[in-house]
This record gives sequence, structure tokens and C-alpha cells, in this order.
Amino acid sequence: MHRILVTGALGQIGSELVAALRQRLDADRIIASDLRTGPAGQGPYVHVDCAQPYEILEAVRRYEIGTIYHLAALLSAVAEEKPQVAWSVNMGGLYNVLEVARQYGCQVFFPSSIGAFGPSTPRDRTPQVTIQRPTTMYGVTKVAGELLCDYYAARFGVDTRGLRLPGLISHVAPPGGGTTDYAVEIFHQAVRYKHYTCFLAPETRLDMMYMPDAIRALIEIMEADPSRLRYRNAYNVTAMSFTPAELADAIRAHIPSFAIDYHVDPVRQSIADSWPRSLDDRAAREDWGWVPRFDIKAMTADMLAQTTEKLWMPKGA
Ligand code: AKB
Repeated sequence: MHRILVTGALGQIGSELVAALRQRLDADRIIASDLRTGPAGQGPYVHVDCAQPYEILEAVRRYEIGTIYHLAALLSAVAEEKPQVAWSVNMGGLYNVLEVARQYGCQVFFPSSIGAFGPSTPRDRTPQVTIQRPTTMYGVTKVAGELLCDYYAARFGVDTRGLRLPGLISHVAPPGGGTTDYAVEIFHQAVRYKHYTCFLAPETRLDMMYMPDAIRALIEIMEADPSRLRYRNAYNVTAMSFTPAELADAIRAHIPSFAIDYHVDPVRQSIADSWPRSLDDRAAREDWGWVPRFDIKAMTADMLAQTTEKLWMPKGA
């Protein structure tokens, strides 16, 4: 039985994906990997620097890997701060993973993003196939990554699958360096201080998804019948679309005294203004049955409950 390798396993998506896969399958089949030192004693962990092809190769050979969820990447705001590093991590890492996948017959998951679109893309109900001319280095690596996945699928028969993920909201691991991070920070600040200063303007509308839906989407697309997949680059997926002001209203339904003010970060604001306001995810629904479960109301209730529970939990529990 082949094993599954997750790169970037200590990141925002990785930490929850590894736990979900270990619950779903035999835990020993899931090999977590990251650049950082891993947690001891919670299932197999291997240090992998995706910039080093032989480290990926070694992990794939040693653990007889059949599927790679390649999550190691820089997010949009950090990538804009360090565009050269972003190119080398996001593109170099994906290229190395695809090359190993080609040689060893692995299936590959690639996380694309709403960042793969740009200001010339239709911003509302953004179609599956449309103009992709992003103005950020993050977006450039996402579009190039999508094309590379398409190429490896068509040219070498690699089983590549991907999602254009919106902003992800989670109470487990912090995102770190994204434009949509406000939608996570706001919950921690609301529970602790009943106040949040947002770095995006109140009317900035973006697509979002609660992490349990995102994890399910990753697993479902990887388990989908390959003959039904029309797209090997990445599928639009979404669950909700809201502005900071609307999210603040949803939080106020639970914490009436919650207050929000705004101190706009021009870099992240201009990134957000170049992204879609909402995606059309019909292709994902038709091809592999994608259906989100959490809307803004359900997500907000669960995020507040989970964040409050963590705040009051004794340290180490
Ligand atoms: C980011 O903000 O960079 C990510 C994304 C939408 O790709 N969350």
C-alpha cells in the first residue's frame, strides 16, 4: 500500500490535513514533512527541504510514496516582500516535486489560489477558465504552477490535481503572511479584547472558506474519479464571500460589544483589490461533487466557540 507525503506539513493547511488523513487512513501511511523541526511522537515525520530535489526523492523512495500533497509555499504578502525567495520556493519546490512524481509515478496535489487572478480578470463569479494576469509574485507562481501541472499531466501522464483556494479560516494553526489573514486574526482579537484593527478596508470583498471544508475539498479532489476531471491545473472552489465589515457584524451577533477599526496596509490592500470578489465553482461541483458546508454564520459560530475554548483551556491540556 502506497504512502502519502505532505510537504509544508507544519503550516496552516498541512497541520490539519495530516491529522485528517491520519484519522481517515492508517496513521503510519501519512508522512508529514517540513523544513522546520517536526513534532516528536505524533506519527512519521521527515525533514524535507523542497528546494533540494534529492531530499524529496529520498523521502519518496524510502517511504514508498504514491501521493504528494505539496503544500510548502510562501503566501501572498510575504511573497511580495521577498519576490525572489517566493519564486525559488514556490516554483522550484513544485518543479522538484513534479520531477520526482514523474519518475516515481506519484499523484500530486497543488494548492493554487484566488491569487492566480489579477485586475483584468472578471471580479464577480470569476469563471473557471478566464484571464489570468496577476500582478503579484505570489500570483505569478500560482499561474505558472497551474501551467506546470497541466504540462506534467499532458506530457508525462502525472496525475496532477489542484484547487484555487480562497482565504482559509482556521483556529488550529496561524496562516502567516497572507492577504486574507485578517479573517483569522479578527477571531482571536474578538475573543481576547473585543476589538480588532483591520489591515484591509471595510468594503474589501473576498472569497473565504472554513478549514474543515478546505480539508475535505483537498481529500475529495484527490480521491475523485480521474476520468471526470476536465482540469488538471486547478479548480475554482469557494464557500462564502464577505467584507471585513460584514464579518464584524457576524461576530457582533455573538459579542455585541465587539468593535472594529481600520488601519489599511497599502500593500495588502492593493493585493486584495486585484483579486476576485467571488469565484464561480460550478466546474468543481459538476466534475467531483464539491459542496461547501460552512457559510459565514456557521463558520463564525464555530470559530468563536473553538477560539474561546482554547483561550480558557489550561496550558498543556
Ligand atoms: C493569501 O492571502 O495569500 C492566501 C491566499 C488567498 O492564497 N490566503
